[in-house]
Amino acid sequence: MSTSNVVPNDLNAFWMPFTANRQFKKTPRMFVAAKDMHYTTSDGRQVLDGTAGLWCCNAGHARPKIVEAIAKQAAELDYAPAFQMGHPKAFELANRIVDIAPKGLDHVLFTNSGSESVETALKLALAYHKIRGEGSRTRLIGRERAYHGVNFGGISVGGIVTNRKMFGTLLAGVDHMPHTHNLAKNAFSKGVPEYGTELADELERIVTLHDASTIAAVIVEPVAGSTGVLIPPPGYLKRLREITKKHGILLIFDEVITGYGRLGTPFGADYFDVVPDIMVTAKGLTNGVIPMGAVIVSAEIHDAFMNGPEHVIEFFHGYTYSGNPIASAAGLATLETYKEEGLLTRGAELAPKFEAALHSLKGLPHVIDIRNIGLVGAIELEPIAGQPTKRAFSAFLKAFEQGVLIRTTGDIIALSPPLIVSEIQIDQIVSTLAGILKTLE
Ligand code: PXG
Repeated sequence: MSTSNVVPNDLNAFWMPFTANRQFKKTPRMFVAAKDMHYTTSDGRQVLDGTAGLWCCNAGHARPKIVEAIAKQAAELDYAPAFQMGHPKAFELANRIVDIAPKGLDHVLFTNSGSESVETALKLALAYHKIRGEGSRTRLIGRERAYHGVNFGGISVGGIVTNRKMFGTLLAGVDHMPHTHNLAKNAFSKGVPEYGTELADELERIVTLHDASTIAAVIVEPVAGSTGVLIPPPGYLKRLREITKKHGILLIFDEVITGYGRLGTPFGADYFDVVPDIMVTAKGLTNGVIPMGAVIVSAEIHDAFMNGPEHVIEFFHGYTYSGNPIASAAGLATLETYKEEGLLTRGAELAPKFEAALHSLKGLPHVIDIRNIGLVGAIELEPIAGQPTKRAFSAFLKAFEQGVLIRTTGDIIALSPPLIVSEIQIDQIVSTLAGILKTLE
């Protein structure tokens, strides 16, 4: 079809991701520009970014260093083959990531998204055991209410029924631990909730059921983001670490959301003081500006592959765009920006203010829980009877009209502002929400 026939602004062709397409196309919401903490809509309004895009623009928008790095890199070296060839910036970025990663995680594989990082980690875990002569370790253990992207491995270990039910039998040999969300006991907890540490022992039960010799890895988000900010109870992740270590099972942290400063520490692993064997990251790595993910692994895993003849490929996996030069340049400039502005730990300074502001919404209509950790918050609403998701979605639409971008999942409002957010902007987000909550059906 000739492009001259395309009706300008026809929204029909683009089948949008995770979007109510028909609703959107009747009343589109378009952003046309962004700077620092604000988006500009197509009708010229400023919208305060309460979600760092989709949990990814941790340094805010259009940051000069990142913009310049991308432009310069595009002109200098636009693309270099990723297989059997290299370019300096991918190596440099890997080194800078290792610098900020927990001690012991010191090799990096690049991908283009969180979903690809998850698949890479799961494949690494299987291959690691196989290469060491423990090929019977093929099972992968995930968790209910987990989000690990949308590819087959990720939806298999993931725990979201809508993301799974259309797609057949998925990966074989997967089991799930229970999630840790407990409204009855933990509602309105500030930070880490008190109850539920014993849920980690469910892993021991699963190991007993299948036998450790069949299990390759356990994957969890340190804080489950997408399903509504589910914060683990004290010691829960430490217990998972103990159990996995005891049974020779790899522990994978999916830090796609918790990585790069979101909890007020460089990674969730730092916040909870637990070092996994593999860390899955993406989003904040490039400030969301260019798609890129990084899987950070221990020397033990890396070294296990470095056997055999030297001319032979050690791990049969990778992407055309692994370590892409422009993404690498964006990643380097992003990490420099984080460092210069102290953003990987700024969340810790702001967390008390953020916590107090969020919990001031307690008692407003429909609010059944408020939770927070670092610069992540959630407000859970009572669903409208028989119409789940509707109440939170209408809060989202109203907030957008009133100049604040929030994110909703089910009937949960999630907040994750860029790490450059000011205290006044936190108040603006929360007071806008307070007004909306009072008027919601
Ligand atoms: N793991 C985790 C923990 C994630 O949160 C992915 C993997 C997949 O990343 P990609 O880059 O393939 O999308 C994610 C993504 C939301 C929301 O609002 C969350 C994500 C993506 C889009 C929206 O909760 N998380």
